[in-house]
Amino acid sequence: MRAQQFMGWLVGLSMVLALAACQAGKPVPQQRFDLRGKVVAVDKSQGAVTVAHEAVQGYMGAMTMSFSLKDKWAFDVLKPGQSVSATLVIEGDHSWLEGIVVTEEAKPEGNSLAPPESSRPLVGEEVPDFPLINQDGKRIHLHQYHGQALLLTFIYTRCPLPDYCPLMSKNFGKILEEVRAHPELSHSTHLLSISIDPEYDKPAVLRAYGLDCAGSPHAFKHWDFASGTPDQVRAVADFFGLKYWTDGGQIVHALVTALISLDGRVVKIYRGNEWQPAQVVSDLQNITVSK
Ligand SMILES: [Cu+2]
Repeated sequence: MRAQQFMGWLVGLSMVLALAACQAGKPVPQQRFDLRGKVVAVDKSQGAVTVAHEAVQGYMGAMTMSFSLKDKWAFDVLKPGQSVSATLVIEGDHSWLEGIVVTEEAKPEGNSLAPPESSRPLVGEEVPDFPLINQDGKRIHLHQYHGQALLLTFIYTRCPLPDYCPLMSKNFGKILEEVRAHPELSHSTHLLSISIDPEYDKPAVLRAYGLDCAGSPHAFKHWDFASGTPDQVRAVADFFGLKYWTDGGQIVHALVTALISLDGRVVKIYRGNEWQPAQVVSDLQNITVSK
């Protein structure tokens, strides 16, 4: 009986995750979960707090990740090392913490696990010819996109929070629609989503994920989903200043999206998840039309 309930719960969870993957869809009902963990970093300017949390019953395993926080007063109170409890709210594309309570103050030696902020890469810097493997199992390399504007981002298909990787893929889907609607863009733009989970995100997994995000195999002409060996992926991520690591079977990561010029140089880096597809489309128009 317990096993059956557990299986039912697993199926339910995987449906929730599948729905969260890419589809815009209808308004999704709010889900609320109890969350407990330790504060790793507090970023008042981004309205975010990074928490190393225990497993969230009914939603995801233990991991360290950054959450939006609704209670603005809390930014003056929260410090790394504190133990906290809160409610994790999931609603459509958004997730946030509410009702955060400090349950234990930081120990004096409280060490920081936060990813150090990166200043890489520099605008104007030439992007190396990194090799990767795409959703068809074909070798690709970044210089093959010379002559096109290249927009790349980092994702992993199992990312559980709707405003992280799923939002990046949804934004790329919107950008692709715009690109296809404008012939001058569609000839000179390519999208690339690189998985930071190469052990799991093999070509077949990326292909299925890509079909879900992009809607049809035709989309792969303009949008590749790639991975590679762990070292290959790490090299690309290092160049773009993206830090990530595995913690409790999950991947802790930031978000970095990069626009690369027709001659293969960094034009702009969009950090975090606040950027809008329309802004990127306008940046794409600027660099492709002016050439
Ligand atoms: Cu993610």
